[in-house]
Amino acid sequence: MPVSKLDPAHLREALQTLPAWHHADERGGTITREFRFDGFAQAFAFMTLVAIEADKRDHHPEWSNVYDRVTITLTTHDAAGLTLRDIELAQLADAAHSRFARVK
Ligand code: H2B
Repeated sequence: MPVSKLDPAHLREALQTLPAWHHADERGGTITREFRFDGFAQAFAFMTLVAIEADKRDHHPEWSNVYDRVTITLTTHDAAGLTLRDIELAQLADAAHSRFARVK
């Protein structure tokens, strides 16, 4: 099902629910957050959880992992910008992160 790019007013509203994410204008709009965990196993468990949910939604993160850090960038290629799918996946990642013990 195609989704449309969020207009500036709706995007602003949606971003208020994601204070830890950084918004950039590149590629029509992206959001990025770095997550930190209590070691590699926790970071990888988080990625597994997000991967399963992302695949169910057919909406996939651009991400990298270095030891206890996972950096996620979200955008909707099909819409050339940010859509509700990105907002929902970001909220899901925030909720998943809060389930794991963290250093900070
Ligand atoms: N993930 C993301 N982040 N953006 C997309 O536009 C996208 C995706 N499109 N996952 C999906 C897959 C599309 O390629 C398939 C054909 O539905």
